[in-house]
Amino acid sequence: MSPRKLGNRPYTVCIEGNIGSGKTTFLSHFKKCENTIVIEEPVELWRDVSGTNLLELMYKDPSRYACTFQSYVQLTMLQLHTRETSHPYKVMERSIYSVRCFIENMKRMNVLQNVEAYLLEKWYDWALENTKVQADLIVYLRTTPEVVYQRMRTRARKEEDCVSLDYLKLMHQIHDEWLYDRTLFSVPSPVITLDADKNLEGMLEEFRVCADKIFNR
Ligand code: 8LK
Repeated sequence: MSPRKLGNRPYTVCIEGNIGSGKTTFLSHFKKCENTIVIEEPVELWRDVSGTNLLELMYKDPSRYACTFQSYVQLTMLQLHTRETSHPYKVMERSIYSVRCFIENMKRMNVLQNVEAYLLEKWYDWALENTKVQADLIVYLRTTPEVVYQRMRTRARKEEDCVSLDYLKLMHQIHDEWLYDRTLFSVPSPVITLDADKNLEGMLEEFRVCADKIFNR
C-alpha cells in the first residue's frame, strides 16, 4: 500500500448516506486496513451532553432542540476533523459537510426558525473558511428509503422510534440532490456512489472495489 499522507494531513475519506444506509458496517471493514484510522460518528457524545440526551430531545421536540443539537453536532464533527493523527488514511462516518444536509432537512420540515438556520450556516461557513478541514473522497452509500426504513426498525435505536418513512425520503432526496445530482450545495471532493441496498455480502464486494481505489491497489 502506498501511503498517501498529503503534507501534514491524512488522505480523508468521508462515508455519507441516509440513516440505516450501513455506514457503520461499511466503516468497520476499514478497521482491518493498515495505516488507517477509522472515526465513527460520536453518537455517544450527543446522547450524553453533561447528562442530557440531546439526540433524544431533538427527535422528541425538534422545534425546540434541532438548532441546539445541530450546533453541538457541528462542534463535535469539527473536533474530529481537526484531531491530529499520524495515520496516512482517515476514514470518517459522515463529516462536517453532512451538517448542511441536516440543516437543509430541518429547514424543509420547518423546525428551524430562519434566524436559527442563518446562525448555523454562519458557523458552518466560518468553520470551513478558518480551519484546515478537507475531504479527499466521499463515498456515498446510496439507498432506497423503504430499505433503510426496514433496517432502522430492525436496529431499533431507541431515539429513532419516531423517525418516519417520510423523514427518510426527505433525507434521501437531500443526499441525492447534494451528491448524486449535485444541484444543492458544493461537493468538496470526488464522490464514489455505491448501491447500498445490497446485503452484507454484496456490500463487502463493494467495499473491496472501493478500498482498491482508495489505497491504489
Ligand atoms: O446518525 C445517528 C443519528 O443521529 C441518526 O438518528 C441521525 C442523527 N443525526 C442528526 O440528526 N443530525 C446529524 C447527524 C446525525 C450527523 C450530522 C452531521 N448531523
